[in-house]
Amino acid sequence: MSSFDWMDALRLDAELTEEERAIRDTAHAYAQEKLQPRVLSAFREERFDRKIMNELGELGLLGATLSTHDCADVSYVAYGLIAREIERVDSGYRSAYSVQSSLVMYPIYAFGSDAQKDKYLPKLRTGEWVGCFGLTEPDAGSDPASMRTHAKKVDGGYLISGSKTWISNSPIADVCVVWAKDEAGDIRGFIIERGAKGLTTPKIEGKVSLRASITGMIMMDEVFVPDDAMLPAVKGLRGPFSCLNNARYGIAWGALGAAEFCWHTARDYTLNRKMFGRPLAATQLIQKKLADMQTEITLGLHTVLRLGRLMDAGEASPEMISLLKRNNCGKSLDVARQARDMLGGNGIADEYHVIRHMVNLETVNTYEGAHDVHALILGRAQTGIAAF
Ligand code: TGC
Ligand code: FAD
Repeated sequence: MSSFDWMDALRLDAELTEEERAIRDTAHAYAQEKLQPRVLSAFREERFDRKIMNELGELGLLGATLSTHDCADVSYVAYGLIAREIERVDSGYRSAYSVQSSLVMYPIYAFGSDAQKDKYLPKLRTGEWVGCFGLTEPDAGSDPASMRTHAKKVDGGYLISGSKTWISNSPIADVCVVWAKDEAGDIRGFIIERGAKGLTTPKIEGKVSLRASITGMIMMDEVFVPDDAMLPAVKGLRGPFSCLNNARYGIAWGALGAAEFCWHTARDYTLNRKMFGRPLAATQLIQKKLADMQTEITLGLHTVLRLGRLMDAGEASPEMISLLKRNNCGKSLDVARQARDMLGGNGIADEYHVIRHMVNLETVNTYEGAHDVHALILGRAQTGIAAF
């Protein structure tokens, strides 16, 4: 029999291509050297450092799966590995990466006109511009079909009115991809630029979770956009959901990065912490918890690798993504809660970072389709009955 690497129990590393390993290592080095040192104060002060977008851009990590406008054209597996490395530091930083890549650049790439691609993709790729994605509304969260934001046709364009809430990056966004109903009741995507009359993007204060990410609203009071601000190539919920497929897939990888951090921290801590005359890690209860963490994380990583390969082959379905977004977020949250407990009183101190991951994962388990909503998507797929 061969040797056992406790950190990579089923040899994920060996399943990656050389290019994927190199991208993973680049993202790991950046996250550890540049993001980790600033996360504690960012979280304490509820502040997102705008420069991070430029740094991600310089490394070619924004919109990295896209194959146009000098984007890196990497595999979906590489995209997931980047998410895992960034979220090993903080889910809020991974949010910034996901929103820009999957929720702003992707819809422009997939559904935009050539002029829209030429105008926006180069600036979004470098991080010169930041984008946000407005789907959720105060009265339309899990059920975006009930959105009220609407676009009224006028001479030369549209007047958009409505409000979006819980929007990552909206207070600092240069461009907002906003989903609104046209007069026929069809959901359409619009690109609205900062500075448009009637547009405001107030910050939401007082989050206890994802504090290193900036979140806000998008308030639109008869905001005029020209005809060519509409994404021409998509109509209906398929538009926003297509973007969500990619972002949810990245989250399924990313959440495991946060879980790995918590697991490794719990292992180190319990090896060093002596209670009742021996390390905590020498007790059966602690070892069982570590084994459970290792098992769930290992299983989770190999399933997202499989899903990534299917995405790269064009063979993935939304239900596969729901299955793993739901499982990996829920399991990562369990791992973080266990790790928090294993650190005792220190577990609630932000210097140990575990409680920050734990409260972040509460958001990750909710956004991009709440845990139970993904169960309902899977329930519908196997019974044929929509139980929403
Ligand atoms: P339903 O009848 O299921 O579908 C309506 C139309 O949409 C199509 N569709 C999809 N297309 C592509 N990919 C998918 N995953 C799709 N899911 C559905 C579907 O084929 C249909 O097309 P057509 O042509 O027949 O009209 O719609 P429903 O209203 O019954 O949907 C129910 C449900 C629960 C599945 C859906 O509403 C849902 O997923 N709700 C969750 C909402 C959500 O995920 N919101 C996320 C907001 S964005 C966000 O959280 C960003 S956080 C970013 C960060 O900081 O990282
Ligand atoms: P609700 O839909 O009200 O759900 C509340 C609870 O009810 C959940 O537990 C849910 O599972 C459950 N539930 C809902 N329907 C059913 C049902 N039929 N049966 C059983 N249970 C049900 N949105 C964007 O558009 N863009 C963003 O960039 C963005 N960023 C976010 C950042 C943060 C920090 C947060 C917290 C949210 C963000 N969101 C964003 C919004 C997010 O997608 C929504 O919060 C999420 O979709 C859930 O919607 P809701 O909050 O309205 O909860």
